[in-house]
Amino acid sequence: LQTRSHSVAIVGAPFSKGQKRRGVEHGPKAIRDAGLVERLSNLDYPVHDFGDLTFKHLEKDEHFMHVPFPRTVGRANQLLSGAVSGAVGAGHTCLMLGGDHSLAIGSVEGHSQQCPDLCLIWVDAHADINTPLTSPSGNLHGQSVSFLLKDLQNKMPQVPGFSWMKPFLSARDLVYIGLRDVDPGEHVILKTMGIQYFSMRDIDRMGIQRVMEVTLDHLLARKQRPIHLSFDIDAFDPSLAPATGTPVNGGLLSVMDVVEVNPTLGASPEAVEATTSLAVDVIASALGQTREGAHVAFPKITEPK
Ligand code: HAR
Ligand code: MN
Ligand code: MN
Ligand code: MN
Repeated sequence: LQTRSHSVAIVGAPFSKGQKRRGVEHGPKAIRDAGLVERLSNLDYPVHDFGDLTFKHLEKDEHFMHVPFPRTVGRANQLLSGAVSGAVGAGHTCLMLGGDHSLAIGSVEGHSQQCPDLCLIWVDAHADINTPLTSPSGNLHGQSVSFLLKDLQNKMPQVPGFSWMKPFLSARDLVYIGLRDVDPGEHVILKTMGIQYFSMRDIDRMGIQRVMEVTLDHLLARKQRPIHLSFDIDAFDPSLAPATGTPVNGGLLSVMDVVEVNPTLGASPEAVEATTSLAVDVIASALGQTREGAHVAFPKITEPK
């Protein structure tokens, strides 16, 4: 029987200014309403729900080039960074509920304050590695990774709102899983920096089990270290569902982001329900729920009197 060494802290980040559509700020509530806390409790985790952060929209926040809301996004991430750092520093596994994917900047940065040797698994249909200069849309949720990578800094302009952070991640500390919509500039960055990635085609070809083995080998073979799993719900394809069970079997999952759940975009209540319950499923899998059940809450077979 397993015993849990970690408690889970939930940090809600109702924020949507990393892109132009509203609605994704309702993600934390939607995921909670899908039964998140109960599922985690059933897995025998002590759960500390830190509630939702309160983000300010800054009034004076002109575009930087074609990037909207740079200071608002920068400030939100600074606040989130402190919350994630605090949760990890207190010994919890931290679950960050977004919000849009620009929040990974603050989440990974905060995690790195406590765990400078972390590695990053980015599960997403998109690489989110545009710089402000390569981005076709300007949206910061498509640029998060470029703010984190040390090796990309000579290609990065100074974006207002981000002077509080310094990039710290190396290209070899990052693996992508699930890519299927990569922009031309992003493709050049992935190739020239030698970043390990598995596209949807690679998953079809290799199988998700093998993809996870190679991923974990790439990141952990030299040394065991904490994993930051940044999970964009748009990665979802049923074949990916078991993908996140594996990292945690090693017990190393330190922070997980679940982002881009937008309950206002579902065609019907059922479509929203399907998405939010998938979000809860993937969280539970990442935290060790297996297809056979977790076998934690039932210590003894009942005997007849
Ligand atoms: N690559 C495109 C851009 O930079 C689209 C990025 C979009 N979206 C996300 N993030 N949902 O994963 O604008
Ligand atoms: Mn994303
Ligand atoms: Mn995406
Ligand atoms: Mn840790």
